[in-house]
Amino acid sequence: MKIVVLGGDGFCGWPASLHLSALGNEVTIVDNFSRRRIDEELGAGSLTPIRSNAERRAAWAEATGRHLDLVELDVATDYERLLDLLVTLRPDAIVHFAEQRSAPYSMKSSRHKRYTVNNNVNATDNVLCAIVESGLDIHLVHLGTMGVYGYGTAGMKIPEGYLDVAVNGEAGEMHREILYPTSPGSIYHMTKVLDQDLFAYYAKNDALRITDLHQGIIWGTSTPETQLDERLVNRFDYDGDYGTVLNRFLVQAAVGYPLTVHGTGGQTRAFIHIQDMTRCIELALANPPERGVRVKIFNQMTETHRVRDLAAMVARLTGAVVENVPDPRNEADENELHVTAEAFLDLGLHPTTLSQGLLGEINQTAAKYRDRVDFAHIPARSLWTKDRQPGIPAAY
Ligand code: USQ
Repeated sequence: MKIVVLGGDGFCGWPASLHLSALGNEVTIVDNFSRRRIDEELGAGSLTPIRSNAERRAAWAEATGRHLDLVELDVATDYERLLDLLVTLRPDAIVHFAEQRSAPYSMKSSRHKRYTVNNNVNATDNVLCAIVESGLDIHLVHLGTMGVYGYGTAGMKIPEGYLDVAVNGEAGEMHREILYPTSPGSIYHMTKVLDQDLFAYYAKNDALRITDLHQGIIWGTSTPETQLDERLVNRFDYDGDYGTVLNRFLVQAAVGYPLTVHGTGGQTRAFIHIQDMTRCIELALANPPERGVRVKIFNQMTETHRVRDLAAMVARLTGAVVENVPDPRNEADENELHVTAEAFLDLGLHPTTLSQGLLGEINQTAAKYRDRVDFAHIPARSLWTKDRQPGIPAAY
């Protein structure tokens, strides 16, 4: 297949691009390098020493003989060049990762809220509009989030996107299928809710073929492809804005920093290893919806865990100390989470479990690069409301 990967230089986009290229697809990365610029804005950086995109692509060609193309382009603002790229390249599919993906970053200030909404919603609308204007039958695969559902499951399993509801109509009880009611927990998560409505509209009005992947929290950093050469290393975020919870705990353990459990740590979340993410993208591309049907939604997660249980697991493996710090977010202290996620298993996904992969991540990444950790960037300082406190351990 000819595949365009929007946001192909980022944390998910880079390993996904390599995986799709390794499978023999013709891959063009589109990126405006906003994630690298945000590192500069925050004064933070990846734990792993990531290389320039040009070096990365040269290393990939050396290691595999395969070629990755790059087009530097801002999907959210440069509609004409995006359209031109589609018309010229005529891709079979687009994988859309080109959104600001951090919840804490999206909550830092009005500027960050507005940037996240403008960037994410315009990027998605531009891609959809450009597919329609190109007249091409391009399958769009979008990386969404489990966070569109919210984390209270009202005693039921969250379905894969759609809920069958019974309503009392004029002719008695009627059934309707609706998008599962949303309850986003940050401006970032809210942009993915807005994306969902754009997808539903374009699938209905223009018969676009769209797959939306409701992904859980990624853990891990390496895939078989990124491990082929050290210049292919993926980014690993541990800072208070971009670090995801389990990866943060792994780094905190490696440098002897207390594991920063927000509040009681009773938040239950969905997780998936980064390698399984790349495989899910492959499976989604191989199984597109028909034209003229609803958006295909997968729950892209393999396990659920409570934050305090993850901290206890990491502490057991490493001897780290766990500390309950103030929760800077406006979220439920405790929640249950039950999720239906059969579709990818039915298509052949074999999940990497925490029990298999955790020790490897600790040794191969967190411990290996611990000298690069900047302690000042560890605490989560972005506050959801003015009366919240940053998640800083007492001794720091
Ligand atoms: N948490 C801690 N201590 C920390 C960091 C986080 O207790 O040091 C807690 C948070 O308060 C939260 C939970 O861990 O309750 C998850 O936080 P996170 O930063 O790992 O995940 P989140 O902000 O939800 O966002 C991440 C990705 C996002 C993706 C989402 C999937 O950054 O792009 O969409 O996971 S999901 O959470 O399923 O919506």
